[in-house]
Amino acid sequence: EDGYDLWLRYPQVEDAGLLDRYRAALGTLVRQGGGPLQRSAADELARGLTGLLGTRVRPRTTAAAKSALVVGTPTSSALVRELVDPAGLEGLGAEGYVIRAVRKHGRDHVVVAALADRGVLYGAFHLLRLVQTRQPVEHVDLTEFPAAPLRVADHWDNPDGSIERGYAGRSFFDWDELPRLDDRYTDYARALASLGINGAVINNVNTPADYLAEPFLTKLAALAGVLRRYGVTLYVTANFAAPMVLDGLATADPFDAEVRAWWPRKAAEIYDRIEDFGGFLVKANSEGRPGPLDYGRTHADGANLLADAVRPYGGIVMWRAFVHDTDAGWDRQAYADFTPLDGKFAANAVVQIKNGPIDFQVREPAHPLFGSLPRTNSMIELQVTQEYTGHATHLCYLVPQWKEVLDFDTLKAGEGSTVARVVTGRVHAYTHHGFAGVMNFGDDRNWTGSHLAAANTHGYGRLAWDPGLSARELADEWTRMTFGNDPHVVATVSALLLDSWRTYEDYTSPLGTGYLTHPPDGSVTGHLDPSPTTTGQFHKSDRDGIGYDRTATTGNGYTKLYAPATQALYDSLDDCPEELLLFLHHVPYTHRLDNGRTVIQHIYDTHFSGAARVTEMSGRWDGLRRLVDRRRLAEVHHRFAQQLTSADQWRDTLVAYWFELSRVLDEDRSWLQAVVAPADTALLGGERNELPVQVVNATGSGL
Ligand code: BDP
Repeated sequence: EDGYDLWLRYPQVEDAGLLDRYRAALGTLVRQGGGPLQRSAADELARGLTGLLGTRVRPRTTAAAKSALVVGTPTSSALVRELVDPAGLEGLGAEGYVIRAVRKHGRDHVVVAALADRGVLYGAFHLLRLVQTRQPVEHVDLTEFPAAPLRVADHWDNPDGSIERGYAGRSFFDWDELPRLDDRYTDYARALASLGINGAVINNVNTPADYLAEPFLTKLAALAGVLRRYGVTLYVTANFAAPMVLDGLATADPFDAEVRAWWPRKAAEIYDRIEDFGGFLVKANSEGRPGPLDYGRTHADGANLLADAVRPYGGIVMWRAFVHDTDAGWDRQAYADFTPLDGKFAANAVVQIKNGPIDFQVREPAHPLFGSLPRTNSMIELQVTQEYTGHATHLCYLVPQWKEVLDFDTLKAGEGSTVARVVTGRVHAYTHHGFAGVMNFGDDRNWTGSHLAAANTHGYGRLAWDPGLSARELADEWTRMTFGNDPHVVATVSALLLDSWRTYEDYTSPLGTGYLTHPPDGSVTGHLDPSPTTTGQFHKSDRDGIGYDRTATTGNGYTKLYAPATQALYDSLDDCPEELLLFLHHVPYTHRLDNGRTVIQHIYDTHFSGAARVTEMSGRWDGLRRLVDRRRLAEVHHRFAQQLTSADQWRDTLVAYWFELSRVLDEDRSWLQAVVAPADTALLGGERNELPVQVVNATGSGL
């Protein structure tokens, strides 16, 4: 196995009894009518069930005398009408479905029914998931619909094939070959649809204008055709200066008459080729990108310009709130720029807000904009690609992190106004809302560079469909679908996934120390390796203490952006959640934590215990020999070996760094000070030649 099939592997069910039952219930597939999406559903069922049941399953249009799996909508299928009361489908919308065991005329049927073809497609993937995870179907009765309408995959892919923050090879969007199509596009669309992802932005947020003109439009139209068959809408990131770049206009000012005529003309040109084009994503006035602020206008003015252009066609604009002029302003600028504009954005514009205020760090509080824009459509942006969480080298399952953010209660509209409820439109009357995930797919054979990183892709899509799913459920489900249902494999891999984020945090940046990675310098190590000396503006450590004081009382006032109760919690040194302590407070190294240990001792300890856990993790993985196929076993083993080296580097660099600054002894490891501070050896009494680790500094040279 090379990982190409991701979680859409369909090997035959091993248990003979269960296999018989599945064959009886699902061996005959009936579809009557329906459009291309239903055809995709039936194709996937045929492919999947043929593999899983080990017998050829082909869609047919009538039920023979026996029981059958019936899929379709009441409008297209008489059989569906007969088996499911259409009234029972009301409320499912265009994407929901039911899967139900129905006994009629002495025959047992399993029915996948929906009001629209897209629901049938999602239902088909769900049914396959039931079999892949070995759940009985004889009494199945479930109703599903997505929590939010926008469930989007954002690609940071460039026209030259490179990927910003991509760690799985190069882009699989082959602009030289397009509009010629490749099977990989179909498999990509299948993977998205299997998770319920219904939109894809195919280019980087830092984009040239090229995508909005020929020859790209023809290529995009071809791509959109493939995605459409799987219910995935194509979106494009627009460069705000496109009128200038593409057609030589003198300005991109949203109030300029020519500019106001240009965008509708452009929209017409695009919709002429792609009638179901989704609309634009925009990064404006951030990190040097052009935008409306260049002309003294606001983000709302800019968003509305593009929103007006796509409105006649039902398109939308996703406008990013990731804005910062200076390093110091990262935590507060988005709030300052966007809250005064609440209510000023067009009805078909939606503000896209990163999970936290900084930039996809291993630990951040929830972004204070959630719940602060009651009259502005909002969606959350999560980073599936592991930019700051170990690239494809480190195992870092991010679902627990995302769950924490989604479960965070903003309290801004009273108790229960959690981030999940805000972005699923349950708190405010949003017309567009949902999820964007910065993708980790590349052209590597296994899509994500590391087999285990695909768990994040899966987890993102499934959470966007249902944020109520638990990390444990998702880890379990992905493991079963990816590595099979052997209980030992499932328990081991799920546990590896579920512990990995905390482990990574422990050896990189415990207690919310924050941004410590090496700045991107064009090399693959950007944002991977430790570099505490270059990120002092984020962790604010000095000889007397550590942490960024963001309190309202003595700090920069960031905590004031939260509801009063949250502010009080965050401002209090005693009550502040410990994992955010150093994100919110500056404390002496000797500050005592709940466990009685000092902050600095905790930092020393977690760097060591975290790195040691990687060795254990690697060992647990190796214990799956003979239970996981050889190739994937070896490739994951290789990743763990790399992770181990990198984790040791993190431990050694950071421990050395904090010791150098604090000069506080490690209560448990006297040898350590001996090496990081040779001058202090007399004081420490350590033996320098007994060192088990080589301590290196941020640039990699020995201290
Ligand atoms: C940062 C990335 C940078 C992105 C930026 C963004 O380092 O490459 O362009 O976010 O989200 O995380 O716009």
